[in-house]
Amino acid sequence: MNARIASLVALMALVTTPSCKREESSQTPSTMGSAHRDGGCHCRRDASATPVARPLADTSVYGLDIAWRDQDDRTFSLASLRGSATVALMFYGTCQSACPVLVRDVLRVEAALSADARAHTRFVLVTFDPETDTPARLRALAEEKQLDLSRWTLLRASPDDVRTFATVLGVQFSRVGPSEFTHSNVITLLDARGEVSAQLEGLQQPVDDFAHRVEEAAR
Ligand SMILES: [Cu+2]
Repeated sequence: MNARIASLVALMALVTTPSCKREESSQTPSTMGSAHRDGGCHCRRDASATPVARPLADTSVYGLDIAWRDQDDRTFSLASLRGSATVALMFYGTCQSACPVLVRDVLRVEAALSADARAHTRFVLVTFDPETDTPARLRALAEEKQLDLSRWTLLRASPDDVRTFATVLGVQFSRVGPSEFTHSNVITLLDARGEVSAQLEGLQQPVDDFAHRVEEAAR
């Protein structure tokens, strides 16, 4: 972990509202400290939203120096998403409970968008389990879920880098078995500059408010 990322992670540890200790069986919206809530949508409104040309803030995930690989084992830079709205979910492919529901929830968000917003939105799934979730498995998952790979990307990175990314998103996870994790159930909206602008917590939540925020971010 380089010095910039270390300082970023330290900063996020200070400013990120702790995510709930939500385990996979949970079915209800979480409370997230004093974060603003619109139904299930924890909208961290960014009053200082500015044009894309401005330098990236230290809280932008686009500044993270992470060697991502996609479902085709190609290198991938999150910074390539700059200028788009990005809906990000951390998950793992062998999860039998929450993750399949969360992926369906992201598909519901996608379906709720206008065609124009959908065209300006990217969907990113980041695995907690890069050892098990090989590119072939991620590719198979994309096919099984019928994810449109013109908009969706499934990503893996080193365990340390996955941990860094989770910290920036405020996602908690821990390994509880060889290929089993407990984790936060949270869908994150990154704005065009790669900063967290809204989060939807819980499973099978209403997606309208969150989708509205995506629409705004995709403009
Ligand atoms: Cu899961």
